[in-house]
Amino acid sequence: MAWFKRKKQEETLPEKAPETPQRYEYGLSKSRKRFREGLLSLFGLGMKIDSGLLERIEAFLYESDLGTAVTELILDEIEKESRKKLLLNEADIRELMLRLFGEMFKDDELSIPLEQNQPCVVLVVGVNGAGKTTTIGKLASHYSASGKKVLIIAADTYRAAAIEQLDIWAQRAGVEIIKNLEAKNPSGIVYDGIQAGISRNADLILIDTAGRLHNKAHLMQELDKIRRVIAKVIPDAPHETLLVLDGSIGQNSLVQAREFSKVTPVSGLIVTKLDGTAKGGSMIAIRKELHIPVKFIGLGEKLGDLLPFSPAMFVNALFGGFEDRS
Ligand SMILES: Nc1nc2c(ncn2[C@@H]2O[C@H](COP(=O)(O)OP(=O)(O)O)[C@@H](O)[C@H]2O)c(=O)[nH]1
Ligand SMILES: [Mg+2]
Repeated sequence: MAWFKRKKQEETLPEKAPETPQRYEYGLSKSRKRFREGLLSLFGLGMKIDSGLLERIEAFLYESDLGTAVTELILDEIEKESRKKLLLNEADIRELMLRLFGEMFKDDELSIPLEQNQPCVVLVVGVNGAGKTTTIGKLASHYSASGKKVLIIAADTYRAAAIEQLDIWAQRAGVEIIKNLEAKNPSGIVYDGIQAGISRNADLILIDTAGRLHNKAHLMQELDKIRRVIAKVIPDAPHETLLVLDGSIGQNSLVQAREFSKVTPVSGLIVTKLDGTAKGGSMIAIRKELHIPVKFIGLGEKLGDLLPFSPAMFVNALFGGFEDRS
């Protein structure tokens, strides 16, 4: 009975909860639901830890997109725990996950180095449709609202529509954009854009690039060229290269992140579309394997739907306080 009551309440949450922890919970509600239901289905009041239970936990962790390394880590911990304790319940597992993941994320550098660099140059890369352009619009709005002068460079020169889309986002965010609908050479636009950013005293320059796959050699060379051109103007730039990943493809985004980081330096990740998926656990798999911090997460299509990543809020939204809040 209590279970049904909780479920009903969750469905009637307001569309936008005002506080950030609630935004996390609401935005991640599909993943949260998967974890909650998964854990509840594993346990009665308390279960003796035996090989049958461990196998079921293992299957549950895999199905939750946590990946092999994280699954093994959790199973090891459970085995350790079982030496101290005979019975285990879902709250114990949640405690354990909250602790393990909290430790995993704790030293991540989450901010973009805006204070140390003026302008701070951020290159945004990823495959087609991952959410690069949308994310740049949201980032521009986020930093502009906090008083920073933001300039966007439209370096996706393959499609005129891409430039128009970015233009709309720049208008929404109220920031300047450097674009050239005639240009075919992205590094030329980038060069002009960086010069413009310097002369206009921009605090932050965001560069939108065309979608590319890591195995398309000419596109990766083009990315190298963009990097060289940036460094010609500002030697230690780009200060940040953000790889945008579609969170709704789960473990496949781990494969993408792994391959991208082999061929171009990636300093941070942005995981989008976590609002529409139950595969939020894959972010933990990515973090564990790649040691690249997640800096922002996308929880919707609107301007305010990009949130700075908070490991504590993320982990809590997925595993925390099921009884108290939902
Ligand atoms: N639900 C949801 N949709 C998103 C999010 N981020 C991007 N999208 C959508 O994903 C689609 C592709 O985004 P776009 O920025 O054009 O991707 P790009 O090709 O990498 O530049 C668009 O329809 C966006 O509205 C997100 O966080 N949540
Ligand atoms: Mg785009």
